[in-house]
Amino acid sequence: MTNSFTDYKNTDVFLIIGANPAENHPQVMRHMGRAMAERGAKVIVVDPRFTKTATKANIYAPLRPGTDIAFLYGIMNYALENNLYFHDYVANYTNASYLVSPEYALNEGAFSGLTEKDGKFSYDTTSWQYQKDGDTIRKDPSLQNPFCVFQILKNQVARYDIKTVCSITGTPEDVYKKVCDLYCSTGKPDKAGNLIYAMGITQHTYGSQNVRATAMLQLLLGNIGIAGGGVNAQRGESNVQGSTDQGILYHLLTGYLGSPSATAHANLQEYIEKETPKTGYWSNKPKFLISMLKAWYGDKANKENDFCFDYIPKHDGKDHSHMAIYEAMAAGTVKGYFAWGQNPAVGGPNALAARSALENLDWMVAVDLFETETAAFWKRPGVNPADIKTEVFLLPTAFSYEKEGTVANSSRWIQWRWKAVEPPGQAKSDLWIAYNMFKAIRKEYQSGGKFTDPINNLVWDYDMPGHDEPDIIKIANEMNGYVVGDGTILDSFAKLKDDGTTACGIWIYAGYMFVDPVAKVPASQRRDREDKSGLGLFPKWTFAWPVNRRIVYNRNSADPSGRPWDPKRMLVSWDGTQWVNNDVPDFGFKDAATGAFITPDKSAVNSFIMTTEGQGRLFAPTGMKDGPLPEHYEPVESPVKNAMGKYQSNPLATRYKGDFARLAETASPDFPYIGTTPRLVEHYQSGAVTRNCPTLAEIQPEMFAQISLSLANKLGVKPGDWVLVSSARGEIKCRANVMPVVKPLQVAGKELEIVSLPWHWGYQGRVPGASANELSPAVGDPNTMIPESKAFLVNIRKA
Ligand SMILES: Nc1nc2c(c(=O)[nH]1)N[C@H]1C(S)=C(S)[C@@H](COP(=O)(O)OP(=O)(O)OC[C@H]3O[C@@H](n4cnc5c(=O)[nH]c(N)nc54)[C@H](O)[C@@H]3O)O[C@H]1N2
Ligand SMILES: Nc1nc2c(c(=O)[nH]1)N[C@H]1C(S)=C(S)[C@@H](COP(=O)(O)OP(=O)(O)OC[C@H]3O[C@@H](n4cnc5c(=O)[nH]c(N)nc54)[C@H](O)[C@@H]3O)O[C@H]1N2
Ligand SMILES: [Mo]
Repeated sequence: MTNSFTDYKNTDVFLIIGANPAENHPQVMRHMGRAMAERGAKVIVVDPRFTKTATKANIYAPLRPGTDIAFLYGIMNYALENNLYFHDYVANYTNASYLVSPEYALNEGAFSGLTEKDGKFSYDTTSWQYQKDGDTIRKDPSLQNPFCVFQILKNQVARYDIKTVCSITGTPEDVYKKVCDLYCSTGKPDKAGNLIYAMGITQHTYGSQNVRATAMLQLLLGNIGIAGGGVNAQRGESNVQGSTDQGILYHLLTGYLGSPSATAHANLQEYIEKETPKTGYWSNKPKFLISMLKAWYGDKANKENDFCFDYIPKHDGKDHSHMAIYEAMAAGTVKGYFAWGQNPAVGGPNALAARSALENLDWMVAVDLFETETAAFWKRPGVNPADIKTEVFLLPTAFSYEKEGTVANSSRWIQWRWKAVEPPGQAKSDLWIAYNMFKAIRKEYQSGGKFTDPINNLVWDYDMPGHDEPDIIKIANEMNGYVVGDGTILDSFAKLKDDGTTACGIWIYAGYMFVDPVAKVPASQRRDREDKSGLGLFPKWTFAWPVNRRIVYNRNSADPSGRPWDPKRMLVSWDGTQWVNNDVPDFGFKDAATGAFITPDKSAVNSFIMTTEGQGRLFAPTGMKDGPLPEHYEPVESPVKNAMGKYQSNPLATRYKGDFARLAETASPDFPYIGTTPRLVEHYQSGAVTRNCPTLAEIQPEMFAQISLSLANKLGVKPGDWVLVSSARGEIKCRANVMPVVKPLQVAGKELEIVSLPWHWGYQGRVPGASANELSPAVGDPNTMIPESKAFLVNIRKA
């Protein structure tokens, strides 16, 4: 999130699109409720289902799953046509005035540069680049030049007028117009609109472009970098923020440093030259990478050996995301597998194919609290264990209350948690398991092998004499960063160096273990409720990355001369001679060497310091694989034809082979309904924990398909009847739940019904049930490879 949960009380209008916090992030309702009660904030919920969150909304707008780009573009078009956008913000803080190559074009719904090779599409992005004079980008401050971003955007969204939008999304036109009016009311200096999204936005074959559309709308309305505003992703698993921060994804090192490539980066020099932008904050990248290498390889890492750059694995440029791993498993390429705190036999798409793929493994290790469906795949219903050769291990692990460590939440707050109780039986903390496993692996490597140096030279000295657990504080300090010479713990990543004199595991975390001089505990252990600004910033409550900043891009909360757009929401302010601030400034405001203040004109042109241009991107010349702008496509499985262009679905959507290739065709008569897979408050994810919890299992015991009254009538189904739901992948049996939570939508003259399938069940646990993912397709977004779990085709009949 750009902002924090405690900031929600400052919001004037909430636009909750593709998130259902009443079930999935209940604390949001408390902070949102404060804004409603104390300042009369208004709430818009955009969701195919009339959710529990929607019951609290001033406007509920239904839409067809997968049509958010049309929905958001329609609001942008409305703002531009009716002059409701925040002109001064757009003109000064975004790339609206930048000129784009005259070669750039949108052709029948695809962008210039689309090429096809062996049936696979990709983009040559040359025509998406800015026009330049030498190194200087050409601009037109009047925003009139036909090649400027502002005009390109206007043309792009002009095609999405209210009629067109509503015929795609199925939203009633009068409701849609109300949404446009209410949300565009935040395009004023003294109003804040807060855009909240989650999986309803991301789980699509154009999920990343959906997210881009949310950011573009917020830029147009001047809602980023201000109190009460922002683009706020409600994150998932309690520490999913922490795990992405810590480089768990296959294409990243820690702190979002891109992992080096086997072909492009032969040595450290090449990585630095090719991957370090000359401008923007990422120009500091070498300091972050070299400090990470020093943390990992200690004394062994020095200038002469490229700080052990050769030791870290290089990627081959191919997809190694979840679905690609399962495809490789099915093909017999992947032989061994750790399911460490995950349960893909229930949570992954096309689960029947995924479960069979597991049978190809030589060995599998499940590190979990319970014997999950994944751990038990070899004895699942319908298979003979004697036919499965995989050797399966189950390592019992401690639950969050049974171990110590930090968890990073959606607000980017890294909060220390203390152990409450001892784990039962043989269960050990994940840290203990990882720590001892590596020691055992190293022991094997000490007797020789291929390229043993990266293993043998890794810093792994966390023994705590007299204790079974490794020294977690030592590990936490290494992640925070320290001065190599004397071990001083750093308070900020601004102190990191690229000469080997500093070490830091994750640059964005620098400071979280720095001892607060007043509280006398590391920043992540602070719990002081002081909030002098009254804006809910709570600077002394734990630590927010980066550098304890609560609202990122906060330079944009003030005008170019440094005067807050809204004095009541002051985050940073130039008083004529100096900067005063409530939040940690997100821009160069003080000269590091002299301590002198830097005048506002310098930061006004660099208010989005993480981009190379220093400005917010309405148009993205780099960063996106599938277009510099979002464009409406249909889900890979859709009941209707794409009304906006020649390409039915995102030409770059990722697809997989073998059993993972099973898909229904557009408007398939066999699968006439839209399947979607939401969550329930009573269950967590694959249900491993909650279906093993007696009270929760009792409250929500059975898998069900939720359908409208009209569909139930048509099928002759009564509430509680058994139904069979099928897709191109499989068929499941569950109960019918007939509720006006889902209603048919009118789309291009056609009535479309939705079948809503919670995905929390599987064959293990106290209350087993059918898995929705037996039905979902293995297709993904080309930037993130997230599966399209929220919109696919199904059929349903009475059992
Ligand atoms: N109780 C509970 N809490 C949880 C979880 C849980 O399983 N149980 N899971 C956690 C995790 S890992 C995550 S990622 C988060 C997820 O949190 P959310 O994203 O809020 O959860 P979902 O219910 O998957 O999806 C949100 C909403 O998106 C809607 N939707 C579906 N398709 C579309 C679409 O195309 N457009 C729009 N606008 N909306 C659509 C669905 O109807 C649903 O109401 O929750 C976290 N919190
Ligand atoms: N159809 C459909 N599929 C989806 C989604 C959807 O909306 N629709 N959502 C997707 C999303 S957003 C997500 S995040 C994934 C989640 O997919 P998974 O991560 O595979 O699902 P979880 O049930 O969260 O699995 C977590 C496992 O970790 C175990 N566990 C809990 N605490 C600990 C611990 O401290 N240590 C260890 N080692 N294990 C622990 C639990 O018992 C559980 O088995 O599912 C995805 N799948
Ligand atoms: Mo998630």
